[in-house]
Amino acid sequence: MPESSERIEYRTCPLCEATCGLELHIRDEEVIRIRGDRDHVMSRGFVCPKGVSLDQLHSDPDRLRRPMIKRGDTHVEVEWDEAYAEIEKRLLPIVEESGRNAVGIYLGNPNAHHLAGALYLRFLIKALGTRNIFSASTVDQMPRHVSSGLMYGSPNTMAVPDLDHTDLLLLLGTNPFESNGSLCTAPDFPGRMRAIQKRGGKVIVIDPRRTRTAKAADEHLPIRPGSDALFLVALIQVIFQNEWHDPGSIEDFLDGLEEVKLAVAPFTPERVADPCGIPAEKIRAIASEIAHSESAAIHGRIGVHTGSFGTLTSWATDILSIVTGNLDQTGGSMFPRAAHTRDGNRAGGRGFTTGRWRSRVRDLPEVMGEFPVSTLIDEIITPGEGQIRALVTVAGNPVLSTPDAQTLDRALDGLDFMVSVDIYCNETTRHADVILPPPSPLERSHYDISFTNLSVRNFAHYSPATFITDSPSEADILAKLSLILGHQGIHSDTKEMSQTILQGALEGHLANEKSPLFGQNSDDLLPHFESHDGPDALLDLMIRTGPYGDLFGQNPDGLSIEKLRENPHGIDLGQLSARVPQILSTPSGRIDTAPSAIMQDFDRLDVMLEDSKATQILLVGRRDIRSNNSWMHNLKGLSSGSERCFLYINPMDAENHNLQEGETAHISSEAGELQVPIHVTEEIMPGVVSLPHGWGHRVNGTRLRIAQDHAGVNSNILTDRHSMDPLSGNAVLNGIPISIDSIEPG
Ligand SMILES: Nc1nc2c(c(=O)[nH]1)N[C@H]1C(S)=C(S)[C@@H](COP(=O)(O)OP(=O)(O)OC[C@H]3O[C@@H](n4cnc5c(=O)[nH]c(N)nc54)[C@H](O)[C@@H]3O)O[C@H]1N2
Ligand SMILES: Nc1nc2c(c(=O)[nH]1)N[C@H]1C(S)=C(S)[C@@H](COP(=O)(O)OP(=O)(O)OC[C@H]3O[C@@H](n4cnc5c(=O)[nH]c(N)nc54)[C@H](O)[C@@H]3O)O[C@H]1N2
Ligand code: SF4
Ligand SMILES: [Mo]
Repeated sequence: MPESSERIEYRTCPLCEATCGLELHIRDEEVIRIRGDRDHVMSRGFVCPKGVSLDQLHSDPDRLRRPMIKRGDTHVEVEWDEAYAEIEKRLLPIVEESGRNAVGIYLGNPNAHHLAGALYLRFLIKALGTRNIFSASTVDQMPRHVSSGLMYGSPNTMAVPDLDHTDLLLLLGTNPFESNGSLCTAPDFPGRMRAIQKRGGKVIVIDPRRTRTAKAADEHLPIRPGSDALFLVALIQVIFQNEWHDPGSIEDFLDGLEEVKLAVAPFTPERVADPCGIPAEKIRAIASEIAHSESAAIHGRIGVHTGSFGTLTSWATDILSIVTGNLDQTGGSMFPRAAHTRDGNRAGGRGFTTGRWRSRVRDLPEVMGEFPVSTLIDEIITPGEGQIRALVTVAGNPVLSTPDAQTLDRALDGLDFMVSVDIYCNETTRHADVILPPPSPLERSHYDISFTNLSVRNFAHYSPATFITDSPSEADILAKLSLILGHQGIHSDTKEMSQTILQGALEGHLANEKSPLFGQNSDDLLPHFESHDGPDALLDLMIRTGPYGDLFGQNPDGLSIEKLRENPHGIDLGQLSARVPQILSTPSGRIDTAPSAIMQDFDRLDVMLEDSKATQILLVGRRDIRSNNSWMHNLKGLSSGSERCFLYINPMDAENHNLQEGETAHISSEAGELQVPIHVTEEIMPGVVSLPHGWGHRVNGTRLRIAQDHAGVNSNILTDRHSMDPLSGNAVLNGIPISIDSIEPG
């Protein structure tokens, strides 16, 4: 039992997509222990080494508590007003002289993991008024948005594998035993996978490396990097050829399936076998298994979305579900129904398009309002009207996470002004003239806007702030930046702005015939929000008018933040259920299985198939459980133990290059070169090497003392900003051709 001065608080871990429930033991306002919340409705006590290190992040002396201004080569701490004044003084003239596009913005991954990022960033983006918007989405999941947008009408309508009910799980390019899963919120993925096997089901993993996930699976097929599109298309071909296709209950909502059949017809298992490195008989056998399984869930992630056919591959996973009767079916791939996302048939709209405007230098199409981060460098270094002269980064570390990293690092040096909203002075933010640090994750409320829309079970969980701080919240910082850009001055009132935002959102409801609040009076409703600040008020509005909402009393048992507060272990909202056609927002109200952009990409696939005799070694990435992209390397608990930044290489390749375990290899690509120690292992298939990203901390001017001692190398020195999936603009981060040129004794 806890001592009397001790209290226990429950909150969601914000670090990865698994969104586990944590139990925090707090004594004298200090966290003394974190463990998994055994009563959490989704995670049932599951936790990983990162979640239990949140207290170390909170207390990390290197985490910034006060704003920093760069004076000469060093950053010095200043008061908030001074930092804001510097931004006003230096950023506004750039906008005035060179126009709005002269300021670029880069948004990093943690924005998806907190309320301010989900609900307040849009106001900063609007205030900037720039088209030079970039984010981590184009080094990540943009292909999935594009294929979903084209097929279902909205880029955020994504099908997730119904893990808890499937009989057959096919995983491609994902290693949830380390990553805890992605675009599939499933705390304790390993446990859920074992449960499939226990109930007599089967798991197949397609990955060039025999990962921990692959080892735990029933079958592992090593695949040549970049060839998953061929593999999936061949599976679909076999299914059509044998007339096994049967889309089931959604059949009446499908357009274009005949066209799909024609497009895949030339891609026989015999033709793709060599490029994939998977025998034709095996491809036929897997097609048969999927077609004849009671249910099957097909899920691809980073390894396939960050390849040059990311969008086509993402489309193919969904088509495979559709033709085998597994889309929108229990045990197949289903569409979640989150508590804050309003239901309603949005069909008849304009549908999803890309390329509404194009980037200045490389003429690349906009996708979801942003440009590929691979062209950020070009927009900074290429002179001319609209050149980026100033950059805002929010929760991002593109110097370690985006292609052609060395060039980006130099490009940031050439900016006239840079401001970063970030908790660390790291490889990227060291370039910033001003760094504005938001409080730690324990000092804010939390609800997962993004990931409850991707969850394998419907649920809702809200966490209040564990500790209260005087420091401005992240929402406050974003609001203040918006106000400064709107010429409201550094003393403008962010609370007033929040109130205006809430009122606007509420009035939107009252005037919208489809809203359950249509026709009500805002004076009656506003008092309901008095106990919430900023994003919490918006969230409450979303939840209360959402599919399970209390509708401000009309549905007394329904959800509100207050109700969620009363349930600190979360509220289970049931297993996933069929949602077609309600979730469709295509102009036709149907699923477009053969979007023209994808059909046209088949020409490129054919060329790739013909050309795929290259003999170069291909580089892929990996993750490990103690790491989180680039930014958890400064915590002792996660950094101690064995080093992790090695190049994995197959014994055959090591021998061919005269390399021995532990020696240092010199590797080079079109984009750059580096030296890295090797680990010789059968785990990785011949012809492929693996290096994790997010490392490379030995640079000057950062404040990451622990990370500096376990620096590793920056794998994105090797990735090429010119190599991308043309449909989504997503960078190619896997399957990079490299040369291993020489060795040096380790
Ligand atoms: N080669 C290769 N490159 C990759 C990948 C790969 O697999 N291989 N993966 C890609 C993927 S999937 C992703 S998502 C990207 C990630 O790319 P980024 O989002 O650019 O990088 P992160 O490493 O997530 O950096 C997060 C930043 O946010 C800061 N931060 C953390 N918490 C907060 C907070 O609460 N508020 C604020 N304001 N800042 C915070 C951290 O200090 C850090 O600077 O990397 C991509 N890059
Ligand atoms: N511990 C930890 N967890 C994380 C993160 C982290 O950095 N560390 N990052 C989070 C983020 S932002 C994301 S997006 C998710 C990503 O989560 P995952 O998608 O699971 O990402 P990875 O663990 O990198 O697994 C990618 C796998 O793809 C394989 N691969 C590479 N190329 C190919 C290919 O061409 N075909 C196939 N079939 N496989 C290929 C690699 O060998 C690797 O095993 O993880 C999240 N969770
Ligand atoms: S798996 Fe780990 S990092 Fe991810 S949410 Fe759970 S505890 Fe946090
Ligand atoms: Mo990611």
